[in-house]
Amino acid sequence: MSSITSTTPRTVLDTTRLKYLQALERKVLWLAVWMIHHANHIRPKRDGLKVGGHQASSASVATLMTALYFDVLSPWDRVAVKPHASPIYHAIQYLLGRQSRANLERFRAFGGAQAYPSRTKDADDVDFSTGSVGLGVAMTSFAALVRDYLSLKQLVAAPISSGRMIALAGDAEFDEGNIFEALIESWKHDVRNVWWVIDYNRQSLDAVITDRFFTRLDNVFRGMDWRVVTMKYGTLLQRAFRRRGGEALRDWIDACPNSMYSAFAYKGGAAWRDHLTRDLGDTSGIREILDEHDDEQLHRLMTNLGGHDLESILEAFHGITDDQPTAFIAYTIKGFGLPLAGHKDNHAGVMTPEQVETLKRSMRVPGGQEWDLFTGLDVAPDEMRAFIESVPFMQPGRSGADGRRYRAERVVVPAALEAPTGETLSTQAGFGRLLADIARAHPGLADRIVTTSPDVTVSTNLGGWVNRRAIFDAHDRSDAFRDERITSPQSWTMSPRGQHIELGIAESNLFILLAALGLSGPLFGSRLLPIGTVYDPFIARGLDALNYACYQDARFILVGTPSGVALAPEGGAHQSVYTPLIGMGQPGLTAFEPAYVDELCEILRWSFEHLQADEGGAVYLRLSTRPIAQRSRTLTDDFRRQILDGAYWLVPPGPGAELAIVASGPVVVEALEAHREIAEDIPDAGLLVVTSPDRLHREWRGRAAADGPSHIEQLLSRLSDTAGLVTVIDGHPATLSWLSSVRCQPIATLGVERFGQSGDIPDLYRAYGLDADAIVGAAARVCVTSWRKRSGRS
Ligand SMILES: Cc1ncc(C[n+]2csc(CCOP(=O)(O)OP(=O)(O)O)c2C)c(N)n1
Ligand SMILES: [Mg+2]
Repeated sequence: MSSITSTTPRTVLDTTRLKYLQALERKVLWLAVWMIHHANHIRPKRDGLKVGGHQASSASVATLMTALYFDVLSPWDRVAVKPHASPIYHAIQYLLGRQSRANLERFRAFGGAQAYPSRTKDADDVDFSTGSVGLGVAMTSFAALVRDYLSLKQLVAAPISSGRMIALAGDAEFDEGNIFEALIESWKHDVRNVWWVIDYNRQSLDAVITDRFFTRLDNVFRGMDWRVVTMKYGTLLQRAFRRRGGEALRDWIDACPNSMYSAFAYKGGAAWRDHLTRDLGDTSGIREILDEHDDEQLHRLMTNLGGHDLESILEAFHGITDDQPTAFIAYTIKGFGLPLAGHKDNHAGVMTPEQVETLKRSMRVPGGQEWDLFTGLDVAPDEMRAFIESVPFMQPGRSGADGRRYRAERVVVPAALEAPTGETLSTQAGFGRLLADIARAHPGLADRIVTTSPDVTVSTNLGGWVNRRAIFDAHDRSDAFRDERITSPQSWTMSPRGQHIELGIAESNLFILLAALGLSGPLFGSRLLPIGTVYDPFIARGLDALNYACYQDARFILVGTPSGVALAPEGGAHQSVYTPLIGMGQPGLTAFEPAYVDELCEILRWSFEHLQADEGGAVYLRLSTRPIAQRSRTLTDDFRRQILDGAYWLVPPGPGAELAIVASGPVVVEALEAHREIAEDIPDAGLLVVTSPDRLHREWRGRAAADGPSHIEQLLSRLSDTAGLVTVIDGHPATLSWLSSVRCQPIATLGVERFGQSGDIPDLYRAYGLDADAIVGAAARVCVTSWRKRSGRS
C-alpha cells in the first residue's frame, strides 16, 4: 500500500458526538447489510434471479457516509453517492426519517428503494443519480459551475450559493476518462467548493487495483490546483506508529502490495501475525506489539485505515474551511467489518444467512427487531432521536416544498416567436437567427437562456447569440482581437454576466453540463433554459452522459447540427446516420427534425414551454446546414398544432389517394421534386412532412382506442386503405418504417445505412438513394405492391 503524503489538519473532537456517530456507523452498516439480505434471502422470489445488492461496496463507505450525513453536510450541500453504496444511502435516510421501512423492505423490487441512487425513482431525495460509474463524480463539478453561474448573476444568494457539491466516488471510477475531462473543464472555469471523497478500497469489480495508480492521481489533482487530503491511517495505527518498532510497522504496511494487504484483511488476525512475525519478528518493539494484541485485536489494528476511522475522517472534513476544490483519498477495505472484507471476488458477494446471523448477534439486534432504528446501540433511543434531529443536514431551510427540491418560478414564453425571413435558409442558420432575435426582442426569456457548446459555437451558428449575450467567465476578460481592432464577426467578451459557457471538445462534458444546467431549478431554486449545440454525429460520443441527463429529468434543448449526409463535402465521420433513432429511443427526450425554419420557430417556442412543464422533458432538434427555399405561409393555430404533433400534409392527397410521399427534414426538396413528377401520373398523390417521427410514433403507440384515432391515423386516413407510402429521410430508414403498421399499408423506406463519402448533395443523394429519381423509383415499386394488394394478388 504505497503512501501518499497526509495533509490532514487536526481539530478537537467532542467525545459525546463521537459516541453517537460511532453508534450510527454500526447501525447504518447493519441496516444496509440487512436490507440486502432481506431482498436476497427473505423476500419471496418469482423469477429465480439473484437479487444482489453490494454488501462489500456498502461496508466500504459506511463510516465516511455516516460522518457526512450526520455531522458534516449542511442542508445546501449536494451529494453524488457512489452507485454501489445505495443501501447505505437508503439506510441513512431511513434513520433521518426520510425513507420508509416499506421501501427498504422492497429494496431492488418494483417501486421500492432503488439499486442505485435515483433522483427520479427513489423517494428519499437523491441529489444526483449515479449508476454509470464516473458520471456522478463529474456531475458535481458541473453542478458547482452552475451554482457559481447563478450566484455570480445574483440569481441565487447565500446559503444556497455556498453549498458544497460533493462526490463520494469509488476508486475504480477514476478509470473513466470522463472524470478527467470534467476535472480539466472545472479547472478552466475556476470552479470552487467541490469535494471528491474517494473510497480508496483498492478494489474494482473484477480485481484488486494496481499499486502505483493513486500516487499518480494525487499529482493530477495537485496539477489542477486541487487540495489533496489523504486519510491513510486511523488513530489506532497512528498510535502504534509512535511506539518502538512503529516506524518499521508503517514501512511494512506501506510496502505491502494491495493484493497482499487485501488477502490478509480477508484472512484475519492469524495471517497478520504470521507474516509480521516472519518479516519483522526481529525488529525491536514489534514482538511487544504482537504480544499485546490477540488475533482479533491485531486484525482491528492492522485494518484501522483512515476511511474507517471516524475521528480521522471528521478531522479531515472539518479541517477544510475554504472553497478550494478538495480530493479526499480515504483508504478503506472493501467489505470492512464483514466476512467479505478484502476478498478479491467480494463485489457481488452476498453474505450467507449464517454470516448475517453472526453479524446480527454482534450488533446486539434480537430476532424480529432487524429494522428497528435504535436497538443494540450504546446510546438510549431518546438521546439518539434528539441527536438525529439536531444534525446540521436536518436543519430548517432545506430547500422547497418537496424536501430538498425547489420549485423554481416559471419563465414566461411568448405566444409566438417571429420566424426569421429569407428566401433560402438552412434550419441551422434559422436557429442562429432565431436565438439572436430572442436575445434582442424577448429579454425576459433571453435572460434565462444559457447556451453551451464543446468548441463548436461558431460552426453551429451560436455566433449571433454570443455577440449579443457574451461568454460566461467567473472573471472579466476582454476580447483581445476586438481590443486590437482586428476584424472578426465574433465578439468574445467574457464576464460573469455572459450567457454562453464555452467548453473544450469533450461531448461527455456537454451532456453533463446540460444535466446540471437543466436541474438548476430543483437544485438551486432558479430556473435556466439551457441550449447545447453539438455536431449531430458526435452526440454518440457523449451518449451515456445524455442518457444520464435524461434519466435525471434534466430539462435542456440539444441541437444536433450539421446532421445527415447533407453536410456533403465534410463527409466521413461528420455524417450522422442513426441519430433520429436515438431521438426516438431515448426516454425523457423529445426529438424534432424540421424541414423549414417557420416549423423550427414554433418548435423552439414550444420547447421552452416543454422544458418547464411538470410532465415535460428535454428536447432534441436535429438541424441541417443545407440551405433550402423557404415557404411563405401563415401558421394558423391548427397548423402549429400539427407541426408539434409531428406531421402535416404539405401537399394534401386527393380523397382515397393511392400514394403518398413522406419526408422528414430538408430532403423535402427531393420529395417535392419527385412529387411533381409523380403527379403527372398520380395527380392526387400526397406529400406528408414529418417534423417529429418521435412525437408522431409516441402518440400513435400510447393512444387508447377510446380516445379516437391518433394524429398519424387521422392524417393517413385521407388515403385509400391500400395506398402505398414512400418514406425518405437523411438518416436511418427505420425512423419512418413503422408508418406502414399504422394502417397496414405497403411501404418503401429510403434513408442512409452507410456513410463516409465526401461529395456534393446531388452525388451523395444519388449514391445513397435519396434523390428524386430514387423516390420516383420507390413509388413505382410500392404502387405495384399496392395494386397487388387491391386486386388480391400476392
Ligand atoms: C460505466 C460503467 N461500467 C461498468 C459498470 C459495472 N461496474 C459496477 S461497479 C464496478 C467497479 C466499481 O469499483 P469501485 O468504483 O472501486 O467501487 P467499489 O465497489 O470498489 O467501492 C463496475 C465495473 C458500471 N456500473 N458503470
Ligand atoms: Mg473500489
